Amino acid sequence: MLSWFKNKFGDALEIYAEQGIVSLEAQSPQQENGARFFVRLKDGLSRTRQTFVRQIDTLFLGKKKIDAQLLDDLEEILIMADIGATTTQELLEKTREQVKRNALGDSLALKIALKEMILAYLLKAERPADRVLPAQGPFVIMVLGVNGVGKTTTIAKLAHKFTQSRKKVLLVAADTFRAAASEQLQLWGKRVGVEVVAQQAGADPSSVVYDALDYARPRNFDVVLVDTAGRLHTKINLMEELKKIKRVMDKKVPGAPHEILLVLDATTGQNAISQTRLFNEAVEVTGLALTKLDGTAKGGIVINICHEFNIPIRFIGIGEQMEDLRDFEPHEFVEALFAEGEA
Ligand SMILES: Nc1nc2c(ncn2[C@@H]2O[C@H](COP(=O)(O)OP(=O)(O)O)[C@@H](O)[C@H]2O)c(=O)[nH]1
Ligand SMILES: [Mg+2]
Repeated sequence: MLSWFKNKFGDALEIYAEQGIVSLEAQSPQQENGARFFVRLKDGLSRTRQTFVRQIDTLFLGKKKIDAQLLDDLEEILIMADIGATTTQELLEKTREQVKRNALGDSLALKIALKEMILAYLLKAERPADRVLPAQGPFVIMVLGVNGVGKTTTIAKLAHKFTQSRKKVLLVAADTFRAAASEQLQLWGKRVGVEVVAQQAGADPSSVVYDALDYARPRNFDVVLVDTAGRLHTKINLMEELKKIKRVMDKKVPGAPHEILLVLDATTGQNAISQTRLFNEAVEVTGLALTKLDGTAKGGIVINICHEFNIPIRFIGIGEQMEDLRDFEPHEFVEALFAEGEA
């Protein structure tokens, strides 16, 4: 299966082995990378695994078969894992059907069944990268999200990925609300070695974007990443501002933005759901980046989001380092979540 990044940017570094990604005989640096990442992903998901998958094992302590009490307990586990009420009910319903057919005998069978159902949800939300790089002009990615979710960091990590595959990247500081936001982006630009377009604090974000695209077009930038403001206390203004930025982009580069990437903080659990709804209503979100999956017990939110919105998760963040942002790969994610052994 081709990842979004690889589809669009054919010479990207990532090569994902599907199931056997943990193979000890990694043959290439890329595969070694993949194997290392899987271990990190597995580690990152350990708290989610504790509150979810490991709890399923305890359901069968002193029990021989699946009864009403066991299903009640399973319901609680699914809710606690931030899988969400609707998704939980659906999973329970499907589990009940399988129990009726005597298809589930023990904890292992139940886990395998849940794993398959969850994978199906994640795959359903996947969307192939059908949009190719524009024939002319840059590929414009508009990045949205509430303050603190990891927008700027994610942009830096993406810029790093793109430069690694020899794309010419421009960063645009359209979060003009806070002076620190633009400074932070400029700092990242220096670190990653890409140009940043910024104006003084308080400038109109749409005009920053307008000027930035003017700058980008004749200079053959491949990718333009636009950082936006995330102050939610002025919700209506923010949404209007985002709509306006989107219109300006389309005017300057027809078809842009080519991707509207919403960044969500996995540690906020259900809040991520309401944020997705809010932003998606204002501007049509085309992809998600889920940050801070490392160290949270709320990793089940990934399942919840895929089921609720059908918006593909493009990237997941599992740490603060450059290489800690990776393409989201449903098989890999489910394998890491259900990994047996320690933790
Ligand atoms: N542990 C962890 N921290 C992250 C991740 N992504 C971002 N962060 C941290 O989250 C904080 C806020 O990030 P920032 O990019 O400034 O958020 P913004 O306000 O949305 O632009 C920073 O300290 C980042 O280092 C991640 O995947 N894992
Ligand atoms: Mg920021």
